[in-house]
Amino acid sequence: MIGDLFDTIEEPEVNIVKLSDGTTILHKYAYRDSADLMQELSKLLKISPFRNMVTAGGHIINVAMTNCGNLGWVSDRQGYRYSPIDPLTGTHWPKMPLAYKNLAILAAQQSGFKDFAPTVCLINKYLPGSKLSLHQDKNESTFNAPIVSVSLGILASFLLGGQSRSDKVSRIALTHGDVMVWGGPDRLRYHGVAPIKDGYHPQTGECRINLTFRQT
Ligand code: MD3
Ligand code: FE
Repeated sequence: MIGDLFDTIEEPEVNIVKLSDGTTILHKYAYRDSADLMQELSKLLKISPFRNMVTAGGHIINVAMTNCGNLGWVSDRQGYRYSPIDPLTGTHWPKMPLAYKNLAILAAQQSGFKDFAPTVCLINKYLPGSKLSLHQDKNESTFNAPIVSVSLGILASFLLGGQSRSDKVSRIALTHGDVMVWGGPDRLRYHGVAPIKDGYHPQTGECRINLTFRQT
């Protein structure tokens, strides 16, 4: 029946592209699970809501953040670090949902990293105009483990530089359900997010959510 074709909700194909030795993009890898991931998000936000942290210099970070897992990434006038306690609530961060952990482990495996055991999931919320300046992630105790990043919601232009700040930066469009994995030689590459443009996604509304899984 031709009608059946129109009853089917199209799911985009997963497409795995190795960009370099240590960098893999898994287009639409989280698309199928995204409603689940968003439902888990709404549950954990009741425990540890999004908040805007401050930097050591006293600037308010324009990306709203929270965490789940054994440790969370926090920043305040003392600088940034990983902490088992949410400073907003004085208690532990919510447990990392199994759906989050499993997705991150599978994405790492697909990218050639066998024993990834994520302990931290930093959750970033970008509104239109939010950006993340070019930086390195070098606060983790092990640089052997990869980093897995899951994009949900509206489009982002991800900036991927090299090992030094002055290296050429390329732009990668990240949309709902895209996953990126960095490790090995690429673990210390500079990266950031260009200012987010207006948009709307039925699952997130007018924002972009990013889940970043780390082992530390
Ligand atoms: C590339 N967040 O919170 S992780 C961050 O879109 C951060 O919100 C990104 O960068 C975001 O620090 C997603 C992207 C990432 C992390 C580590 C990397 C990219 C990387 C290490 C090397 C190269
Ligand atoms: Fe980063």
